[in-house]
Amino acid sequence: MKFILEKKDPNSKARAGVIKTDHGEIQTPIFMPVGTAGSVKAVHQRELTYDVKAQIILGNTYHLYLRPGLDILEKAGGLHKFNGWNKPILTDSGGYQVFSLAGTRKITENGVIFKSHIDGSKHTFTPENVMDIQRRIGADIIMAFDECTPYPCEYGYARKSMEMTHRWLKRCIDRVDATEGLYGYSQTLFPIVQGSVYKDLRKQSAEFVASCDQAGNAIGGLSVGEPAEMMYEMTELVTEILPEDKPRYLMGVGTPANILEGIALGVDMFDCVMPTRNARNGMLFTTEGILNMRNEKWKDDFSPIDPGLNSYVSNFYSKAYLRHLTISKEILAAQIASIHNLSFYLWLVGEAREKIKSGEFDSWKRDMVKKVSRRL
Ligand code: PRF
Repeated sequence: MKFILEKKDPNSKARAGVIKTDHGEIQTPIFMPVGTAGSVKAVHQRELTYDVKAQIILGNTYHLYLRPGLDILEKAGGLHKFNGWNKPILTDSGGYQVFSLAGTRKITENGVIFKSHIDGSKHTFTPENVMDIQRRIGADIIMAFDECTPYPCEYGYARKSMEMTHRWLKRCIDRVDATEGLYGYSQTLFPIVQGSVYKDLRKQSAEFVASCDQAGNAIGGLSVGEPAEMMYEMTELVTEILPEDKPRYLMGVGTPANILEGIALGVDMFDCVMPTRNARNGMLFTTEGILNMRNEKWKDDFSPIDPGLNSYVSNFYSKAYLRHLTISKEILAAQIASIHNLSFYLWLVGEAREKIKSGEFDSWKRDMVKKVSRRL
């Protein structure tokens, strides 16, 4: 994997770049749709490519390991072959899902023992086996095994947890360095900064991660319920320390406004379930602001969902029709809303990239944050 930094915004820390992987290029800043179980919910691969214009999608180690399981994925020739997505894939390590999904779990220095949310069976994740699992899934970018601390989190716990995440990171690096991919393309490890909302811990973690000198770096443990200002403060502190010549990934973020602020702080990659999950609940993110499709006010509004967006579903279907589908719990409502929301997120980061390249990002962002946060 290679990262080429193309342009820096003169008035913020925003950057435009290109990540080159063996499954193609990713133009940054980028948003990565979440495909937890190997599918971006309600959106098929042709729509992802041609309507949404996704450049990379996410998969989850925790889910894919439990179902369909590694034997099937390996037999298929890896996740790309299995799901027909021939562009880059990033897998999260399970260091978050295990904490948020698994029922009973036990964290030890060795790793995490947990019970499957599907059938209650018992499993263990260690830094080593999580690297092996992500190699077998076949991700282009694999994430270090970490503990994502909750919010709020006491200082003592946050420090101990961060120190363990650092020890786990060393084990992840050793394992990745000692193994090879199964499918003939390269797989790149991204370490994850933790440290909760404590400045000294964040600084220490960012310095440790930077010293590991991997090809890209991630910021974890944020967007877990802390105030947005706190998330921005921690993000800024960390991006100041992480190397400039490597991509930075802010995990699990966020709203359109969060993403624009993150870009301004020097973040290059984002992922979040929000555009797809909220779509299934009738929430639409548009170039004019946020719409609740259940609202009575759309019942006879026959204007397109979002005429400001150059995307097929956003112009072909009306607000009134989508409201009807949503209220009637039609499957098509989830499909249209998911494709629209993802198209909007990819448009937003694409626009940000263009504005960075033309040197207008900072003032554009100020207006855009207001626009996209408005509730219509
Ligand atoms: N760690 C991992 N995945 C994550 C997070 C984290 O801290 C977050 C935090 N918002 C989202 N996804 N491994």
